[in-house]
Amino acid sequence: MTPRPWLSARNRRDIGILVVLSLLLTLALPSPPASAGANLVANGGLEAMGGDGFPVCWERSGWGDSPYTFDVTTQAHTGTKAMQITLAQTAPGDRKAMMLEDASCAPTVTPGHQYDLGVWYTTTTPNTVMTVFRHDVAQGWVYWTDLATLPVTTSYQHQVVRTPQVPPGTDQIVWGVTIYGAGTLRTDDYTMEDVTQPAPGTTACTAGTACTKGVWQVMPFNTPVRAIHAVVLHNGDVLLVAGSGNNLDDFAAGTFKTAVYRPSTGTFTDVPTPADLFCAGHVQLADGRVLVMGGNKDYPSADGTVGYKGLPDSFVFDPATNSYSRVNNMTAGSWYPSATVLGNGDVISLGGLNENSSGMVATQYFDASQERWLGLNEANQTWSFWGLYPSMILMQDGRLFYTGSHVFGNGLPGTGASIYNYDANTITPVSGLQNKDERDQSMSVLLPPAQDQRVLTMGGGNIDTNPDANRLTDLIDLKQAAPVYTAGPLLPTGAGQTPSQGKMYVSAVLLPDGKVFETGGALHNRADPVYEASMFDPVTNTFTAGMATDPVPRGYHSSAFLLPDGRVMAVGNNPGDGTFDMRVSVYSPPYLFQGARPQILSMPDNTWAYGSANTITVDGPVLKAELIRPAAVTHSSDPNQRFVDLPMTVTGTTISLNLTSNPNLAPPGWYMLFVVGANGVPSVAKWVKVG
Ligand SMILES: [Cu+2]
Repeated sequence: MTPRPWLSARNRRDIGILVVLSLLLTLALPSPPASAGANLVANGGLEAMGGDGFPVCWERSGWGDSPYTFDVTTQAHTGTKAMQITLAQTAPGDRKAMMLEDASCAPTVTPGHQYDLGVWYTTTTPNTVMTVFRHDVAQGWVYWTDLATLPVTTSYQHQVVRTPQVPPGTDQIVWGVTIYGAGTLRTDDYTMEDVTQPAPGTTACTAGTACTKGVWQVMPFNTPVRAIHAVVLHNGDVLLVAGSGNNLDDFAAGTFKTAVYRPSTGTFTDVPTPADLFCAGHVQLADGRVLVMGGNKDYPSADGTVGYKGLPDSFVFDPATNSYSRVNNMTAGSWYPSATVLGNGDVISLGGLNENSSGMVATQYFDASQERWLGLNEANQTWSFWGLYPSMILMQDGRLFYTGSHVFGNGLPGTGASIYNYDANTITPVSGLQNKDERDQSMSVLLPPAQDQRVLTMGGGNIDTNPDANRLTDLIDLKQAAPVYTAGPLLPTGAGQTPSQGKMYVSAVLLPDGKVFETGGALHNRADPVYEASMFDPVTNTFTAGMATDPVPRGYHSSAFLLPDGRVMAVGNNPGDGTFDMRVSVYSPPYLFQGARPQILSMPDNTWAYGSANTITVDGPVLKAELIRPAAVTHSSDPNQRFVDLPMTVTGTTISLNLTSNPNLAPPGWYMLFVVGANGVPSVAKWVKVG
């Protein structure tokens, strides 16, 4: 690093002391230890002051209406200067002291490298977060990511956090600490070191096409039930729910089915099923039990004048006993309801068809502490029809984003996407979704990491007008004040497809390496399966086409989901002739062929509080760690699927993992903890209970 003219006397003195120290070490030891990397932060000690009364290479930044002050205080960690920000109220917005976004101040970085960012601080509010922007050679300065929160402390504490690998096309970054709650934040002595881990060995993958495409295996057994719903349980088992399974004879006979699949043994356990849970909604509660709501009250009339009718019944499935127990009914029947868990552990369910086969317009609110659905007058009501299986994704501020992904026919009137604020009882349209009336059985995912608040919506068709399903994708950044969708890259085409043909019945699975695996689907209503699979990279916003394809058709009533061992399981398919495919496919992604998997050797505590630092030990270099919420998926809909980045403080093979302080980013419940080593190779998951 070139010396800079504004280096203060104190900085120069420190460098002098370091020189003396290293001379002493050189004398005392046969060979000096490898020196720590250079501090890449300009004026990290904040001692050099600029003409504007703020440290050189730093600026006052942020937005919002809360009154605030920026000060330079003598209550420093070292030297005589530290930066201090006071926010008077907790209100929308934030303030942060940031490194200057200019070529001489912003630390220079190398794509693919990782950096340890360190800061000494005190704070009276836990509502703080380390925020990083990157300079993209094509786009200029853009937000990159949020890293660790800083726990409250009145005496100076040191926080060090490791960045993810720097994305391609990045040449510089800036960072600082954001305060977004009422309180005072003081920071000093910023450091940044390159800690890039060398890739262990250069053992080339010897698994042939599996090295780049992965490989599918069809299991030598079938599911004993029509696997329309799949929920990954925190004991590693998979709950498969059929109810009557779209089979009128079974419905007439009162034959309703559920099975629990154990991947480690390939065995199934039948579970008595108390009602027709065919096309119910489901979501994991904070304690790992599964809340199931609605289902099928009756099949359509023989003359077709009356459609499916929704059940108001609701149950809780307990993995400890493999049994359902009844809770109170919802305020209306719901066939094809959504289910989204909130930051407080409660659940909101919207949409579906009611007991009369018309649109269910109530907001169904499950109070988790009382373990009951609230009455109509106890919950806020907008009396809106949200369609069938509306994809409602929890945002970091507690609102719900309706992505426009839905099941059956056209999208909702208007723009076809919106933001629902339960507390304020408002619905705000979101524009930009392409062809909103051809997004029937598209799929939406909150992209990794959840902290970035970006959603990708893929594909879709329309069972009424039955066009060729499309290749459209749409991206949105929910961090914006008024987010709008923008067009994303087209889905790759499948074998034998023309350039205009895509897929509905999309399955999309968040993988532990931070990519999204997209698989399955069909071109038309319950017909013409599409054999295509691709990998979406949220860092580059591109699909890698040509991943290995599931040999089993996966259209209507199919699902794919991540197993705790890092593989992807796919089930179901219910074509127009009324048959159901009972085969099970399992996909091993390319990362399972790239060398030894990192191991989590110990984890003293598997219950993590919000804003906590949690220690694990591992057996080698780890590039990132995250929590992935286990699947609860049906009909291309799993709005609770999320990948929560865990900023790391690394000391050899001991790693401290920082859990966000915001429950809306990681709603309470059981998560799969993965660590990821070189080449994106993930560990097997350990289970962690959040909140
Ligand atoms: Cu269905």
